[in-house]
Amino acid sequence: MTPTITAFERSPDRGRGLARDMRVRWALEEVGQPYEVRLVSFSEMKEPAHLALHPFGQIPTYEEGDLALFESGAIVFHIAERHGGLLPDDANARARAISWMFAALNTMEPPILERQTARLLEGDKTWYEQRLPVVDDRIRDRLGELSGRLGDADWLDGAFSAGDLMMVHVLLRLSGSGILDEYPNLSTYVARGEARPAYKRAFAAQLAVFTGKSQTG
Ligand code: GTB
Repeated sequence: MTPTITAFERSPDRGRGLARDMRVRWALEEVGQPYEVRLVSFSEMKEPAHLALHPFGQIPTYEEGDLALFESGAIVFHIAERHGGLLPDDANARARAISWMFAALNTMEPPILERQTARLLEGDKTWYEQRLPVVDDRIRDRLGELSGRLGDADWLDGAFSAGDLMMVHVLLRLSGSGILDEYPNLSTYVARGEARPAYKRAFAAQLAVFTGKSQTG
């Protein structure tokens, strides 16, 4: 059965692939699972039909038969469990890859999100210029630790996994900040993720929504 995901009808990132449908699209492309996309406007996201799928009125969602999921992490995990290619077969390696998924979402993403929230909601406050370096240093703490662990490896734990997919997508939200450039091995790691054919297909598909060349919706 072909799953259907939801994505922004008009993404605020103007097709830069930073919205969280991108990680779901990427996972589906990695495992070779075709999918359909239903585009939703900001107002539609808050209407009962969408709230029945997503209690917080957000994207992405995932529907497959009578299964409906929300939360990008849960969706990518579901895809990785149902298809080969995103989680190792070995039980311990699999558990470690899942740890990296959680680390991306629970340890790396919060300070990165804090930076964006501060810029968006507090950028006009008198204390913003003092706060930003504090937030950035919290990000640097995590990036330094991640950089140390990655070292000169291609991926976080052996072969590419759903853990890398999540981590790369989370780190991409630092694009344009210059912070990632301070960690050359992490910059290369992110570029390695972006170079994957599945990433490129997913990126092109979400960009096509923005440019109006999408076949779905
Ligand atoms: N924890 C949830 C998950 O991982 O799925 C978070 C989902 C979420 O934040 N969804 C956002 C949303 O629907 C879109 S991705 N927002 C609408 C709302 O809450 O009303 C977040 C996002 C938005 C914009 C950019 N951007 O412009 O760069 C990047 C990421």
